[in-house]
Amino acid sequence: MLEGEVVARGRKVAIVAARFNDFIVSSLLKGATSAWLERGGAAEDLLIARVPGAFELPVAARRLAAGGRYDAVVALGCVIRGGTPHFEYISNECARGLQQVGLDTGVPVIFGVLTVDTVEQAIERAAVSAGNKGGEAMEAALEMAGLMARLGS
Ligand code: INI
Repeated sequence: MLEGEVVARGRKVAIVAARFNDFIVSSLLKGATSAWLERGGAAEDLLIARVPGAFELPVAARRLAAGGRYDAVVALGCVIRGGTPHFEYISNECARGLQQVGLDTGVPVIFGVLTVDTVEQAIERAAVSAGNKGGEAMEAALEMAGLMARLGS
């Protein structure tokens, strides 16, 4: 069986994080960077880029993935349902765009974007303790980077 090891040493990863709902996204970012360091990653091998909102994540992820410098890209954001169809447009396009970037470039792109009905649900998923979705996204990125290395081209 082939599996990727969740190890950051020797890897380069880029995080692209939305600024919208920063009170949540900053916690996801903390979870992701902590997971990176806990898994043995070097601070200089982790790039963090910020974009205005979740809608802009795919285009920045594409630039980072296509450059060939990173083993994986982690996209972080938080879309909270309001009373308008805006939520569907942003969350659907964000998810579709990020998946497309991964398929087009062959670089794993991880969907660390919360799409929730309420602020409470967002807070639960961005908690600093266990269950922080930013940390989980980074672990998925490292596992996929390891798997892709083992699968070869
Ligand atoms: N962006 C988010 O990341 N989350 C949201 O909940 C959100 N809402 O609700 O509007 C949001 N909007 C901004 C959007 O992502 C773009 O930045 C903006 O439309 C400019 O293209």
